Amino acid sequence: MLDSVKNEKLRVWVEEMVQLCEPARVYLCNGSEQEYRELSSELINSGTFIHLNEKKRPNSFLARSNPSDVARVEKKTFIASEKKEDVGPTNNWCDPAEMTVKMHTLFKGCMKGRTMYVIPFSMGPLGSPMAKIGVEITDSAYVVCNMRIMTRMGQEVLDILQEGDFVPCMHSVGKPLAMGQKDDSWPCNPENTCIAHFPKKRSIWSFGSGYGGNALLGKKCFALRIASVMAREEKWLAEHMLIIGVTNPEGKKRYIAASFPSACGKTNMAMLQSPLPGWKIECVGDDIAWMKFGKDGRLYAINPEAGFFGVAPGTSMKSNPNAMRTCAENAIFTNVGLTEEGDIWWEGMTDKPPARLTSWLGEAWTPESQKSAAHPNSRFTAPADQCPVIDPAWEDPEGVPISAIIFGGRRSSVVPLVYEALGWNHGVFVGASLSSEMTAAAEGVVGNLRHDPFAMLPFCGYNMGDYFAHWLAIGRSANAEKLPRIYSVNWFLKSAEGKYLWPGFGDNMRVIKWICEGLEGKDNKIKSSIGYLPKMDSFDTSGLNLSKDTLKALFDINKEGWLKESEEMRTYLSQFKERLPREIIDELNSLQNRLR
Ligand code: SAT
Ligand code: MN
Repeated sequence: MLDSVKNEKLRVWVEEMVQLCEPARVYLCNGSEQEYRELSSELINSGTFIHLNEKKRPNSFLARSNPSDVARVEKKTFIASEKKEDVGPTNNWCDPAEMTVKMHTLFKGCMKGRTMYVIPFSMGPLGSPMAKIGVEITDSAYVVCNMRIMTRMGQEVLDILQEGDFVPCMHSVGKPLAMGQKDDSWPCNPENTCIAHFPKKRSIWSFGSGYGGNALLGKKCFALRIASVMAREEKWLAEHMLIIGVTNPEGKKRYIAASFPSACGKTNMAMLQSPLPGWKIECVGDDIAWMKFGKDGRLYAINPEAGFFGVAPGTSMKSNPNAMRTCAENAIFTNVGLTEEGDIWWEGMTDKPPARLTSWLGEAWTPESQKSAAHPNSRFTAPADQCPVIDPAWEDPEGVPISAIIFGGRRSSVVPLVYEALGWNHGVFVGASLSSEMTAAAEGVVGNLRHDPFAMLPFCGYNMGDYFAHWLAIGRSANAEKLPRIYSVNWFLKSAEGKYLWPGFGDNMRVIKWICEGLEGKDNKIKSSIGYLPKMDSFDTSGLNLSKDTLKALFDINKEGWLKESEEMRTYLSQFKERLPREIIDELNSLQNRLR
């Protein structure tokens, strides 16, 4: 089977891993439709996949995970750099030699009784100068099926790889099977879950979990943690950002990248349907952007992924019709409810829940049930090219030119609806200051406020202080006129009574409109202590029926709140010690001076 593999490094590595993991068989994935069909039937037979009603949801499947394997586990995610200082205070560090021993112990014989799948994949359009190749070895057919949607994978990638380099991504669910032992429908090993990244070797080892970013190693592990290290060395940016194309009524198109923590509505914004006549949004990507300077000195972005791994709950024909259409067929659903008709349902999908269904736990469920039908971090996996508003340039090998970068968090107070940074360095400070109320995308207490610089806290593969310095260096290396402008947004402000002040979803178009009009040179902003705010007569609230008080609250600068927060920010930043660039403290001091 491996005879067809020309790449020496790949052959040697796979052989070594076969020795280590002792699988019953090895299978090299070609990425074909037939292969997908065969693997999904196997998954149906083993009870991992439930085949959904072909008439309602063609070629689609439901998987229910083990209830203790439902999200990324940040506590068990490590960066194995030589020196602890190089991963910084916001990452879990481990010694590379010790972690190698630990992983070899965990992986020893871990694929007994299972198939070892070898998945060659490309992050980025095949053959794009910005694309990078990885190979994931896994013992999970569920992972193979998801990787086929999320990445370009199979034979074509091997053809491109030839003798070139790739990122080895080693994955196992960590549940060897004894002779004749019946398999679980979701094999995993939560007690021993461990995800380690080796930035120097540029390799990834993940054991024990089959879920999302723990197991689909092209995504957060490669395209963010390892790629951020590559990007720093090669002077580009690997970011947790969506990418959209925005066309104004005159037909002028701009591309915008936006960074939000997991489960803060990136997929909704990426597929937004404009309620404003003449304005149109198209989607290049919903989660990750790789950005590099083009020959013209502008920053160009590609989406390294080929599919969406979107949060299901809350997605509806009202909140995100394009996402609903994207997962209308050829999709995999994980941890959502199953209706009596053999279709899927989750909280928020319809106003009226079905009278009866089977919950993500496999239990009978009615609207009166105490537990939710879908897990809060349940997901749909769907091909990007099924998105009705996919951008015509989404697979452009050169990427799309970025005019603006947005940072957003989930904040019920303090941070206004939108403001523009005063310049690149201030924008880097704004990104560094990002904090957000926690969601179910990672383990932790939902709702707790946490700092999440650049929405990269769980995804930066090196010291966050050095990461800030890298962003500053990118700014210095460019022609300031050609750099994207930087903005902060917050869709989640609440009144004292706890009601959302801003309608959000499609109406976020109004904020994007204001940004785009400014980029076209419209005199639509005024300088404030925190940055440029919209001039009120240039911010479109037509038809929204917002009260004067609400509008005021959306753009209010609570000086005390800001001063308190900036002081807290100083404490937060102090943990980066000598790795914290001087410019960041300068920006913090300037902000405080402007506020006082
Ligand atoms: O599980 S993933 O890391 O892929 C999703 C997310 O947290 O953004
Ligand atoms: Mn994400």
